Amino acid sequence: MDLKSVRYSVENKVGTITIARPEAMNALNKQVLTDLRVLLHELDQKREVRACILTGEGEKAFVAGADIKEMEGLSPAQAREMAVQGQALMQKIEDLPFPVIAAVNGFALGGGLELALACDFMLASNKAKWGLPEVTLGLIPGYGGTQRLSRNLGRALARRVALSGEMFSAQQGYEWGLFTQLCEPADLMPAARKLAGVLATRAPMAMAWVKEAINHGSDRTQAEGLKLESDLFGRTFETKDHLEGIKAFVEKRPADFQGH
Ligand code: DAK
Repeated sequence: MDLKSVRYSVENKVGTITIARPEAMNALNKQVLTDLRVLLHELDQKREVRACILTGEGEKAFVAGADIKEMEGLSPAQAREMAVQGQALMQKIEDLPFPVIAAVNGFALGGGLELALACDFMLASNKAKWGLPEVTLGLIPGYGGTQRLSRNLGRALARRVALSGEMFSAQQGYEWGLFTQLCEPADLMPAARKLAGVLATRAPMAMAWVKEAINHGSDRTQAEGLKLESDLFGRTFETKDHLEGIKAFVEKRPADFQGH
């Protein structure tokens, strides 16, 4: 894989993706978006990881948004097309069959917050700042922010964030339930690795189906969501891992899941 603005490493079935444009606050330019597309496609195909961490390089930024300098001069049709492609990338992250942890180490603004919102968990440094400043640029969020923020926080708080364009503290994000954990900056990656380590011991297919049931079930009526849940529950009984999980419980030992 020839990645230019994104770094990737894997250890003990946990992948770490680092967006590496610290000179531009890790803003999402075309190169970063292309690298992410290539990498995510590969991760989805290879299935070598059971959990993944996504973070930004340096101490200042997770991702300070879409690259503002690349937006100049776009026609409405080009802007729409860019939004469609960006949304597809965020959807790809949300739909990955393994959990993704955003380790929000600094500014998570605009497209950067939208990227974190596509992940399954957001852990944040207590120095992080976040928001949707698009309205300060005459824009609206284009990578899923209006939809995922309102689903995560509810419409009232999503309006508060997206209409004001203000920057919010990590503490505020924690109190509103956006971040599940706050850490000292130096403790953020160890905390993300610890959580990823736990996830990597869980049954991979069961995790994929939990994601599917929550992400695709909660937008339907409760009856439809329950139908999806019971269908997926039934499928767990097709896996060898469910036999291993039950056997390990009876034998009072940790389960050794193989992912099938
Ligand atoms: N894009 C490009 N460059 C950026 C950037 C960004 N989003 N954010 C920072 N940089 C660059 C700065 O220009 C500066 O570059 P040089 O001047 O050194 O060449 C360098 O990173 C360091 O930034 P600062 O000097 O500004 O650093 P400070 O610590 O003073 O301030 C900051 C940090 C994060 C508060 C500040 O840089 C800032 O306000 N950045 C912009 C935040 C922002 O408004 N982000 C954009 C949100 S809107 C779309 C789809 C999606 C979107 C748009 C369109 N389409 C489908 C068309 C999404 C839009 C957004 O994400």
